[in-house]
Amino acid sequence: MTAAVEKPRMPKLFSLYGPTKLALTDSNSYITAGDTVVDPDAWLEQVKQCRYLPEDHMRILCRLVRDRLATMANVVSLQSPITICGDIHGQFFDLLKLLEASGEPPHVQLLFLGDYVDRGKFSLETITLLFCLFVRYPSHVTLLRGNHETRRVSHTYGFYQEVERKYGGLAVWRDCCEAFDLMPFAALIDDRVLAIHGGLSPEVRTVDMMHELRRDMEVPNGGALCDLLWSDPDESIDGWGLSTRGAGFLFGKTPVDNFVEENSIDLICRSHQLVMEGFMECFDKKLCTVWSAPNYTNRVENKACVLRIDGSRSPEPVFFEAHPLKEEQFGIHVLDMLATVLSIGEFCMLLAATMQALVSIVNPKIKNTVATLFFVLPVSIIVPFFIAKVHNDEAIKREAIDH
Ligand SMILES: [Mn+2]
Repeated sequence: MTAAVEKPRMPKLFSLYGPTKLALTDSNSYITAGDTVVDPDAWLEQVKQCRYLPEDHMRILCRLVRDRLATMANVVSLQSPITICGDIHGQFFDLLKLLEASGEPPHVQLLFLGDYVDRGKFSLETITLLFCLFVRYPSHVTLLRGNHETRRVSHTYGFYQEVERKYGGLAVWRDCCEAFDLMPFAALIDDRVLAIHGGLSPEVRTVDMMHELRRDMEVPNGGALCDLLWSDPDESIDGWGLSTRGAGFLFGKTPVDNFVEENSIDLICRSHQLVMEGFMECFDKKLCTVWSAPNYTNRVENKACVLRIDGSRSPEPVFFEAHPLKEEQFGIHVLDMLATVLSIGEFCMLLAATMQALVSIVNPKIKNTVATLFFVLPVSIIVPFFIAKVHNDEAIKREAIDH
Protein backbone atom coordinates (compact mmCIF):
# COMPACT_ATOMS: atom_id res chain seq x y z
CA MET A 1 0.00 0.00 0.00
CA THR A 2 1.32 3.44 -0.85
CA ALA A 3 1.64 6.24 1.65
CA ALA A 4 -0.76 8.34 -0.39
CA VAL A 5 -3.66 6.01 0.43
CA GLU A 6 -3.13 6.28 4.15
CA LYS A 7 -3.46 10.04 4.05
CA PRO A 8 -7.07 10.98 3.19
CA ARG A 9 -7.21 13.26 0.18
CA MET A 10 -9.60 16.03 -0.48
CA PRO A 11 -12.04 15.35 -3.27
CA LYS A 12 -11.22 17.22 -6.45
CA LEU A 13 -14.19 19.39 -7.17
CA PHE A 14 -16.75 20.64 -4.70
CA SER A 15 -17.48 24.11 -5.88
CA LEU A 16 -20.87 24.53 -4.23
CA TYR A 17 -20.18 23.41 -0.72
CA GLY A 18 -16.82 24.40 0.67
CA PRO A 19 -15.55 22.96 3.94
CA THR A 20 -17.77 24.15 6.75
CA LYS A 21 -16.71 26.72 9.31
CA LEU A 22 -19.11 25.16 11.78
CA ALA A 23 -17.39 23.41 14.64
CA LEU A 24 -18.72 19.89 14.60
CA THR A 25 -17.40 17.75 17.41
CA ASP A 26 -18.93 14.92 19.37
CA SER A 27 -19.26 17.18 22.39
CA ASN A 28 -21.18 19.84 20.46
CA SER A 29 -24.84 19.89 21.24
CA TYR A 30 -25.71 23.20 19.55
CA ILE A 31 -24.87 24.20 16.01
CA THR A 32 -25.25 27.62 14.48
CA ALA A 33 -26.43 27.50 10.90
CA GLY A 34 -26.77 31.04 9.53
CA ASP A 35 -29.03 32.86 11.95
CA THR A 36 -30.58 29.69 13.30
CA VAL A 37 -29.29 27.80 16.31
CA VAL A 38 -30.23 24.16 16.07
CA ASP A 39 -29.92 21.38 18.58
CA PRO A 40 -29.11 17.95 17.10
CA ASP A 41 -29.92 16.28 20.43
CA ALA A 42 -33.47 17.62 20.25
CA TRP A 43 -33.66 16.47 16.63
CA LEU A 44 -32.49 12.99 17.63
CA GLU A 45 -35.05 12.75 20.40
CA GLN A 46 -37.85 13.58 17.97
CA VAL A 47 -36.61 11.48 15.07
CA LYS A 48 -36.14 8.35 17.19
CA GLN A 49 -39.89 8.35 17.68
CA CYS A 50 -40.30 7.99 13.93
CA ARG A 51 -41.28 11.67 13.57
CA TYR A 52 -39.56 13.54 10.75
CA LEU A 53 -38.34 17.12 11.19
CA PRO A 54 -40.10 20.31 10.10
CA GLU A 55 -39.01 21.18 6.56
CA ASP A 56 -36.82 24.19 7.47
CA HIS A 57 -34.94 22.13 10.08
CA MET A 58 -34.54 19.19 7.69
CA ARG A 59 -33.05 21.52 5.10
CA ILE A 60 -30.54 22.84 7.65
CA LEU A 61 -29.69 19.25 8.58
CA CYS A 62 -29.07 18.40 4.90
CA ARG A 63 -26.83 21.45 4.61
CA LEU A 64 -24.80 20.38 7.66
CA VAL A 65 -24.52 16.87 6.25
CA ARG A 66 -23.38 18.18 2.85
CA ASP A 67 -20.81 20.49 4.40
CA ARG A 68 -19.25 17.61 6.27
CA LEU A 69 -19.46 15.09 3.40
CA ALA A 70 -17.67 17.56 1.12
CA THR A 71 -14.57 17.41 3.32
CA MET A 72 -14.32 13.60 3.18
CA ALA A 73 -12.13 11.53 0.89
CA ASN A 74 -13.58 9.08 -1.66
CA VAL A 75 -12.23 6.23 0.46
CA VAL A 76 -12.53 7.08 4.15
CA SER A 77 -9.71 5.86 6.38
CA LEU A 78 -11.09 4.37 9.62
CA GLN A 79 -9.77 2.48 12.63
CA SER A 80 -11.37 -0.43 14.45
CA PRO A 81 -13.22 -1.23 16.64
CA ILE A 82 -16.05 -0.47 14.26
CA THR A 83 -19.38 -2.05 13.33
CA ILE A 84 -20.36 -2.29 9.65
CA CYS A 85 -24.07 -2.04 8.75
CA GLY A 86 -25.58 -3.14 5.42
CA ASP A 87 -28.76 -2.18 3.53
CA ILE A 88 -31.60 -0.66 5.59
CA HIS A 89 -34.08 0.40 2.87
CA GLY A 90 -36.43 2.60 4.86
CA GLN A 91 -37.10 -0.05 7.54
CA PHE A 92 -36.96 2.54 10.32
CA PHE A 93 -38.09 0.32 13.18
CA ASP A 94 -35.58 -2.34 12.19
CA LEU A 95 -32.90 0.37 12.23
CA LEU A 96 -33.82 0.93 15.89
CA LYS A 97 -33.30 -2.82 16.47
CA LEU A 98 -29.98 -2.57 14.61
CA LEU A 99 -28.85 0.23 16.94
CA GLU A 100 -29.85 -1.93 19.93
CA ALA A 101 -27.72 -4.77 18.59
CA SER A 102 -24.71 -2.67 17.56
CA GLY A 103 -24.78 -0.12 20.36
CA GLU A 104 -25.12 3.58 19.68
CA PRO A 105 -22.61 6.34 19.07
CA PRO A 106 -20.64 7.74 20.85
CA HIS A 107 -20.21 4.36 22.61
CA VAL A 108 -19.47 2.59 19.33
CA GLN A 109 -18.27 3.56 15.89
CA LEU A 110 -20.64 2.75 13.04
CA LEU A 111 -20.05 2.48 9.30
CA PHE A 112 -23.10 2.28 7.03
CA LEU A 113 -22.73 0.84 3.52
CA GLY A 114 -25.61 2.66 1.82
CA ASP A 115 -29.13 1.88 0.56
CA TYR A 116 -30.82 3.83 3.34
CA VAL A 117 -33.88 4.78 1.31
CA ASP A 118 -36.53 3.13 -0.94
CA ARG A 119 -38.73 0.05 -0.58
CA GLY A 120 -39.57 0.51 3.12
CA LYS A 121 -42.31 2.83 4.39
CA PHE A 122 -40.00 5.11 6.38
CA SER A 123 -37.20 6.19 4.06
CA LEU A 124 -37.51 9.80 5.23
CA GLU A 125 -37.38 8.94 8.93
CA THR A 126 -34.49 6.52 8.28
CA ILE A 127 -32.33 9.02 6.40
CA THR A 128 -33.19 11.74 8.93
CA LEU A 129 -32.06 9.58 11.86
CA LEU A 130 -28.82 8.63 10.09
CA PHE A 131 -28.14 12.26 9.11
CA CYS A 132 -28.75 13.38 12.72
CA LEU A 133 -26.32 10.76 14.06
CA PHE A 134 -23.80 11.74 11.36
CA VAL A 135 -23.97 15.42 12.34
CA ARG A 136 -24.12 14.84 16.10
CA TYR A 137 -21.35 12.21 16.31
CA PRO A 138 -19.05 13.03 13.38
CA SER A 139 -16.14 10.90 14.57
CA HIS A 140 -18.35 7.87 15.23
CA VAL A 141 -20.62 7.68 12.17
CA THR A 142 -19.65 7.24 8.52
CA LEU A 143 -22.23 7.05 5.73
CA LEU A 144 -21.21 5.54 2.39
CA ARG A 145 -23.24 5.80 -0.79
CA GLY A 146 -25.41 2.94 -2.08
CA ASN A 147 -26.95 2.59 -5.53
CA HIS A 148 -30.28 3.82 -4.11
CA GLU A 149 -28.72 7.12 -3.01
CA THR A 150 -29.28 8.56 -6.48
CA ARG A 151 -32.02 10.59 -8.19
CA ARG A 152 -32.73 7.94 -10.80
CA VAL A 153 -33.22 5.04 -8.38
CA SER A 154 -34.85 6.89 -5.46
CA HIS A 155 -37.32 8.40 -7.92
CA THR A 156 -38.43 4.91 -8.97
CA TYR A 157 -38.45 2.96 -5.71
CA GLY A 158 -40.30 5.13 -3.23
CA PHE A 159 -38.19 7.83 -1.55
CA TYR A 160 -39.25 10.58 -3.98
CA GLN A 161 -42.97 9.84 -3.57
CA GLU A 162 -42.61 9.52 0.21
CA VAL A 163 -40.96 12.96 0.56
CA GLU A 164 -43.55 14.52 -1.73
CA ARG A 165 -46.38 13.01 0.35
CA LYS A 166 -44.91 13.92 3.74
CA TYR A 167 -43.68 17.46 2.97
CA GLY A 168 -46.02 18.33 0.11
CA GLY A 169 -43.01 19.30 -2.01
CA LEU A 170 -39.68 18.10 -3.32
CA ALA A 171 -37.13 20.51 -1.82
CA VAL A 172 -36.09 17.97 0.81
CA TRP A 173 -35.70 15.20 -1.78
CA ARG A 174 -33.46 17.50 -3.84
CA ASP A 175 -31.43 18.44 -0.73
CA CYS A 176 -31.00 14.77 0.17
CA CYS A 177 -29.90 13.92 -3.38
CA GLU A 178 -27.30 16.71 -3.25
CA ALA A 179 -26.03 15.15 -0.02
CA PHE A 180 -26.00 11.70 -1.70
CA ASP A 181 -23.84 13.14 -4.50
CA LEU A 182 -21.17 14.00 -1.94
CA MET A 183 -21.14 10.71 -0.03
CA PRO A 184 -17.86 8.80 -0.02
CA PHE A 185 -18.23 5.41 -1.73
CA ALA A 186 -15.74 3.30 0.20
CA ALA A 187 -13.90 2.98 3.52
CA LEU A 188 -10.66 1.31 4.48
CA ILE A 189 -10.56 -0.04 8.03
CA ASP A 190 -7.14 -0.51 9.65
CA ASP A 191 -5.79 -0.63 6.05
CA ARG A 192 -7.02 -4.26 6.01
CA VAL A 193 -10.76 -4.24 5.27
CA LEU A 194 -12.28 -2.48 2.27
CA ALA A 195 -15.95 -1.63 2.81
CA ILE A 196 -18.08 -0.72 -0.20
CA HIS A 197 -21.75 -1.01 -1.21
CA GLY A 198 -21.60 -3.18 -4.36
CA GLY A 199 -18.19 -4.57 -5.23
CA LEU A 200 -15.35 -4.36 -7.71
CA SER A 201 -14.99 -2.70 -11.11
CA PRO A 202 -12.83 -3.88 -14.01
CA GLU A 203 -11.72 -0.25 -14.30
CA VAL A 204 -10.41 -0.05 -10.71
CA ARG A 205 -7.45 -2.21 -9.70
CA THR A 206 -6.34 -0.30 -6.61
CA VAL A 207 -7.63 1.80 -3.71
CA ASP A 208 -5.37 4.53 -5.05
CA MET A 209 -7.37 4.55 -8.28
CA MET A 210 -10.56 4.93 -6.21
CA HIS A 211 -9.13 8.14 -4.77
CA GLU A 212 -8.67 9.50 -8.29
CA LEU A 213 -12.34 9.10 -9.29
CA ARG A 214 -14.70 12.05 -9.41
CA ARG A 215 -17.69 11.35 -7.21
CA ASP A 216 -19.73 14.56 -6.77
CA MET A 217 -22.48 13.68 -9.23
CA GLU A 218 -25.50 11.53 -9.95
CA VAL A 219 -24.14 7.97 -10.32
CA PRO A 220 -23.73 7.36 -14.08
CA ASN A 221 -25.21 4.30 -15.84
CA GLY A 222 -21.76 2.85 -16.47
CA GLY A 223 -18.11 3.30 -15.54
CA ALA A 224 -16.12 2.84 -12.35
CA LEU A 225 -18.36 4.71 -9.89
CA CYS A 226 -21.42 2.83 -11.18
CA ASP A 227 -19.67 -0.55 -10.93
CA LEU A 228 -18.47 0.00 -7.36
CA LEU A 229 -22.07 0.66 -6.26
CA TRP A 230 -23.81 -1.99 -8.39
CA SER A 231 -21.56 -5.05 -8.86
CA ASP A 232 -22.11 -8.47 -7.25
CA PRO A 233 -19.76 -11.36 -6.47
CA ASP A 234 -20.38 -14.68 -8.25
CA GLU A 235 -18.50 -17.80 -7.17
CA SER A 236 -19.59 -19.67 -10.28
CA ILE A 237 -17.43 -17.52 -12.56
CA ASP A 238 -13.70 -16.88 -12.52
CA GLY A 239 -13.37 -13.48 -14.15
CA TRP A 240 -16.00 -10.88 -15.02
CA GLY A 241 -19.60 -11.49 -16.08
CA LEU A 242 -22.65 -9.51 -17.10
CA SER A 243 -25.07 -8.49 -14.35
CA THR A 244 -28.82 -8.95 -14.72
CA ARG A 245 -29.28 -5.71 -12.75
CA GLY A 246 -28.54 -3.74 -15.90
CA ALA A 247 -25.63 -1.97 -14.19
CA GLY A 248 -22.30 -3.09 -12.74
CA PHE A 249 -20.69 -6.50 -13.26
CA LEU A 250 -20.49 -9.95 -11.74
CA PHE A 251 -16.99 -10.64 -10.47
CA GLY A 252 -15.41 -14.00 -9.68
CA LYS A 253 -12.38 -15.43 -7.87
CA THR A 254 -9.57 -13.91 -9.95
CA PRO A 255 -10.65 -10.25 -9.64
CA VAL A 256 -11.10 -10.73 -5.87
CA ASP A 257 -7.72 -12.48 -5.42
CA ASN A 258 -5.98 -9.82 -7.52
CA PHE A 259 -7.60 -6.90 -5.71
CA VAL A 260 -6.92 -8.30 -2.24
CA GLU A 261 -3.30 -9.05 -3.09
CA GLU A 262 -2.48 -5.85 -4.97
CA ASN A 263 -3.92 -3.68 -2.17
CA SER A 264 -2.57 -5.80 0.72
CA ILE A 265 -5.97 -6.19 2.33
CA ASP A 266 -7.64 -9.18 4.03
CA LEU A 267 -11.29 -8.63 3.28
CA ILE A 268 -13.77 -6.88 1.01
CA CYS A 269 -16.97 -6.23 2.96
CA ARG A 270 -20.06 -5.23 0.98
CA SER A 271 -23.85 -5.32 1.15
CA HIS A 272 -26.24 -4.69 -1.79
CA GLN A 273 -27.56 -8.29 -2.03
CA LEU A 274 -30.23 -9.90 0.09
CA VAL A 275 -28.76 -12.94 1.84
CA MET A 276 -31.28 -15.07 3.72
CA GLU A 277 -28.90 -15.75 6.62
CA GLY A 278 -28.04 -12.04 6.91
CA PHE A 279 -24.33 -12.80 6.42
CA MET A 280 -22.39 -14.67 3.77
CA GLU A 281 -18.71 -15.26 3.17
CA CYS A 282 -17.21 -16.35 -0.14
CA PHE A 283 -13.91 -16.61 -2.05
CA ASP A 284 -12.04 -18.21 0.92
CA LYS A 285 -13.39 -15.55 3.29
CA LYS A 286 -11.84 -12.77 1.21
CA LEU A 287 -15.28 -11.24 0.63
CA CYS A 288 -18.41 -11.05 2.73
CA THR A 289 -21.94 -9.71 2.32
CA VAL A 290 -23.61 -7.97 5.28
CA TRP A 291 -27.38 -7.52 5.09
CA SER A 292 -29.16 -5.36 7.70
CA ALA A 293 -32.82 -5.32 6.63
CA PRO A 294 -34.55 -8.20 8.50
CA ASN A 295 -37.80 -9.56 7.07
CA TYR A 296 -37.04 -7.52 3.95
CA THR A 297 -40.01 -5.56 2.55
CA ASN A 298 -42.13 -7.28 5.20
CA ARG A 299 -42.39 -10.53 3.26
CA VAL A 300 -38.96 -12.15 2.82
CA GLU A 301 -38.36 -13.96 6.09
CA ASN A 302 -34.63 -13.31 6.07
CA LYS A 303 -32.22 -12.73 8.93
CA ALA A 304 -30.11 -9.60 9.36
CA CYS A 305 -26.81 -8.69 10.98
CA VAL A 306 -24.12 -6.10 11.46
CA LEU A 307 -20.42 -6.98 11.30
CA ARG A 308 -18.13 -6.14 14.19
CA ILE A 309 -14.49 -5.53 13.21
CA ASP A 310 -11.99 -5.41 16.05
CA GLY A 311 -8.26 -5.36 15.29
CA SER A 312 -6.80 -8.72 14.40
CA ARG A 313 -9.78 -10.70 15.68
CA SER A 314 -11.83 -12.27 12.92
CA PRO A 315 -14.90 -10.24 11.95
CA GLU A 316 -17.92 -11.17 14.03
CA PRO A 317 -21.49 -10.93 12.68
CA VAL A 318 -24.01 -9.77 15.27
CA PHE A 319 -27.51 -10.91 14.31
CA PHE A 320 -30.70 -9.06 15.19
CA GLU A 321 -34.43 -9.61 14.79
CA ALA A 322 -37.02 -7.54 12.93
CA HIS A 323 -38.99 -5.07 15.04
CA PRO A 324 -42.20 -6.68 16.37
CA LEU A 325 -44.21 -3.72 15.04
CA LYS A 326 -44.06 -5.45 11.66
CA GLU A 327 -46.84 -7.82 12.77
CA GLU A 328 -49.05 -4.91 13.79
CA GLN A 329 -48.41 -3.30 10.41
CA PHE A 330 -49.48 -6.54 8.77
CA GLY A 331 -52.66 -6.38 10.86
CA ILE A 332 -53.31 -2.87 9.59
CA HIS A 333 -52.77 -4.13 6.03
CA VAL A 334 -55.44 -6.85 6.45
CA LEU A 335 -57.86 -4.33 7.99
CA ASP A 336 -57.23 -1.98 5.04
CA MET A 337 -58.23 -4.73 2.62
CA LEU A 338 -61.28 -5.67 4.66
CA ALA A 339 -62.40 -2.03 4.80
CA THR A 340 -62.04 -1.73 1.03
CA VAL A 341 -64.08 -4.90 0.39
CA LEU A 342 -66.76 -3.73 2.84
CA SER A 343 -66.97 -0.30 1.24
CA ILE A 344 -67.34 -1.89 -2.22
CA GLY A 345 -70.17 -4.05 -0.80
CA GLU A 346 -71.78 -1.04 0.83
CA PHE A 347 -71.65 0.96 -2.39
CA CYS A 348 -73.27 -1.90 -4.34
CA MET A 349 -76.01 -2.35 -1.74
CA LEU A 350 -76.79 1.37 -1.90
CA LEU A 351 -76.89 1.18 -5.69
CA ALA A 352 -79.21 -1.87 -5.56
CA ALA A 353 -81.55 -0.23 -3.04
CA THR A 354 -81.78 2.93 -5.17
CA MET A 355 -82.58 0.93 -8.29
CA GLN A 356 -85.11 -1.18 -6.35
CA ALA A 357 -86.92 1.99 -5.22
CA LEU A 358 -86.92 3.49 -8.74
CA VAL A 359 -88.13 0.28 -10.42
CA SER A 360 -90.89 -0.31 -7.84
CA ILE A 361 -92.54 2.93 -9.07
CA VAL A 362 -92.69 1.64 -12.66
CA ASN A 363 -93.06 -2.12 -12.19
CA PRO A 364 -93.11 -3.49 -8.59
CA LYS A 365 -93.05 -7.08 -9.87
CA ILE A 366 -89.46 -6.96 -11.11
CA LYS A 367 -88.05 -4.72 -8.37
CA ASN A 368 -86.30 -7.59 -6.52
CA THR A 369 -84.78 -8.98 -9.72
CA VAL A 370 -83.44 -5.53 -10.63
CA ALA A 371 -82.08 -5.01 -7.11
CA THR A 372 -80.31 -8.38 -7.20
CA LEU A 373 -78.92 -7.57 -10.64
CA PHE A 374 -77.60 -4.18 -9.51
CA PHE A 375 -75.95 -5.75 -6.49
CA VAL A 376 -74.49 -8.86 -8.10
CA LEU A 377 -73.23 -7.22 -11.32
CA PRO A 378 -71.08 -4.43 -9.80
CA VAL A 379 -69.79 -6.77 -7.07
CA SER A 380 -68.81 -9.38 -9.66
CA ILE A 381 -66.95 -6.71 -11.66
CA ILE A 382 -65.37 -4.57 -8.91
CA VAL A 383 -64.26 -7.30 -6.48
CA PRO A 384 -62.26 -9.33 -9.04
CA PHE A 385 -60.79 -6.04 -10.32
CA PHE A 386 -59.74 -5.15 -6.77
CA ILE A 387 -58.24 -8.60 -6.15
CA ALA A 388 -56.36 -8.41 -9.45
CA LYS A 389 -54.97 -5.02 -8.44
CA VAL A 390 -53.76 -6.28 -5.05
CA HIS A 391 -52.26 -9.30 -6.81
CA ASN A 392 -50.49 -7.06 -9.27
CA ASP A 393 -49.12 -4.84 -6.48
CA GLU A 394 -47.71 -7.96 -4.79
CA ALA A 395 -46.10 -9.04 -8.06
CA ILE A 396 -44.51 -5.60 -8.46
CA LYS A 397 -43.18 -5.83 -4.91
CA ARG A 398 -41.78 -9.30 -5.54
CA GLU A 399 -40.10 -8.06 -8.70
CA ALA A 400 -38.67 -5.13 -6.74
CA ILE A 401 -37.05 -7.54 -4.30
CA ASP A 402 -35.18 -9.19 -7.16
CA HIS A 403 -33.92 -5.85 -8.41
MN1 LIG B 1 -28.00 -1.87 -3.36
